Amino acid sequence: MLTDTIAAIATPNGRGGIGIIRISGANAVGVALKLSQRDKSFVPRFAHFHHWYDGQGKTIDHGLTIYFAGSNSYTGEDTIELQAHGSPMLLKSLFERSLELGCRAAEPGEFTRRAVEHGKIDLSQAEAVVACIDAVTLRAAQQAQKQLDGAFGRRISQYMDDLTSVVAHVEACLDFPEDEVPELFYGQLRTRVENELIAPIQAQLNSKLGERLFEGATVAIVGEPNVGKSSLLNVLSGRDRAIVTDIAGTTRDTLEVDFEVAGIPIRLIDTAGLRCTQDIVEQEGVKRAKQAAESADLIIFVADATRPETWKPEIHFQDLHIQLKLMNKIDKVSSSTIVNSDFTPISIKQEQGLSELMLAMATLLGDVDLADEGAMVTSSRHRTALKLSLSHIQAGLDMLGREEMIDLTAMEWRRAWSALGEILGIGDVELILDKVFSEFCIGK
Ligand SMILES: Nc1nc2c(ncn2[C@@H]2O[C@H](COP(=O)(O)OP(=O)(O)O)[C@@H](O)[C@H]2O)c(=O)[nH]1
Ligand SMILES: [Mg+2]
Repeated sequence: MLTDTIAAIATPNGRGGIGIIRISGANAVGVALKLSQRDKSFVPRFAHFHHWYDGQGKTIDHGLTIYFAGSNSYTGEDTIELQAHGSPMLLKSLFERSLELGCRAAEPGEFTRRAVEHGKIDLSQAEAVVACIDAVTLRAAQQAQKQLDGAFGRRISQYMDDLTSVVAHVEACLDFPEDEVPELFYGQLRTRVENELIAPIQAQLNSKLGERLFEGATVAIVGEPNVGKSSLLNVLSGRDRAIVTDIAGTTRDTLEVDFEVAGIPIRLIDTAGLRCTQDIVEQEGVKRAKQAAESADLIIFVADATRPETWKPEIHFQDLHIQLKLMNKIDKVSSSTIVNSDFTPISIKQEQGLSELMLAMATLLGDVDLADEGAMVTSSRHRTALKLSLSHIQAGLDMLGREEMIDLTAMEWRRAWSALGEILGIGDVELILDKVFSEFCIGK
């Protein structure tokens, strides 16, 4: 743990109304006093109005100095925030002056790292800070807030406490003379591990929604020419991006639009119509359409209700699983044509069936009702750790009840505990900390 005093410009690079310099460490107050040529210490959480001076006593800027004392700060150590004018030049001068006065330039995420090291927040909360800043939809940001509040971390701590307790129970068995541990005891322990650990962890791992909210998903629209693929892209994204004509082969390249469904950031890809063609440009388009479908998280196949020859996705995609099939242009056919198919009926022209379509997309992308959204897994790092922990819990359970293996059960469950500890930053985690904080911005 480093204890020197660090400084950074915490606001983004660029001009703005206000720019903030953050200073944290044992000497933060000393630096701020010299900057403002003040001799009386600061009142914590009070906005002091000051001029700040350079080495020659000339004013650099003026603004507010706020002091957060010791453990009552974000970092858990003495912190000063200077609210200056949002001028990149003035902020740079103030920052450089703070370096002259003994500060070190902060590494990315170093303020938050100190918060973790001083026990103000756990590592999963620190990651939530970045997730919150990087979120591109409101729902994702709100999800990050829940993690920041500690809901996810509390759940993990609960598992760890449960593991400590079952390990203690298992170790108690070691003190019993052989063959004297009652069967009932193992039965109860087994039920407990299944209900309190395996089932809830499995439920958390089953939902992909948390990661989708932050990583987003790609959705490819495919189908024969002229079925309404480009019209669908336009209507879903609410933008007139793709050219729509009744001439087959209008879309020859893939086209991407970003929008969101149920708070999940979506990259929607319109593709060229799938057909055999002599046109070299169109052939390339068809190839790209297939590639887009292969790498998409969700494929929407569009068919034209008036042309049964367009209803067969299997002609183009033998190996790919098409999750969503739409029967478009139902405004042009009688309702008897529409029933009896596994297609969802829509009319883009008359805006029919579109809300059902959005709902189906959201469900397929993982938006299922979760009893406890705060427990949602939002990063692949957490998923890996939870999976590893689960496999150790299961391995321990498989050996439970066999006397000669009782200490191996305890060992597996201790490993499960350590895997969970990595999520919170507990244990031998220096490398994990380095990796996590390298993704931060400076000043945070
Ligand atoms: N009647 C009707 N026509 C539609 C509907 N959706 C699209 N179209 C028309 O079908 C034609 C082909 O549409 P387009 O989006 O270019 O199809 P793409 O080739 O699959 O991209 C255009 O003339 C559209 O106006 C619909 O729901 N009903
Ligand atoms: Mg098109």
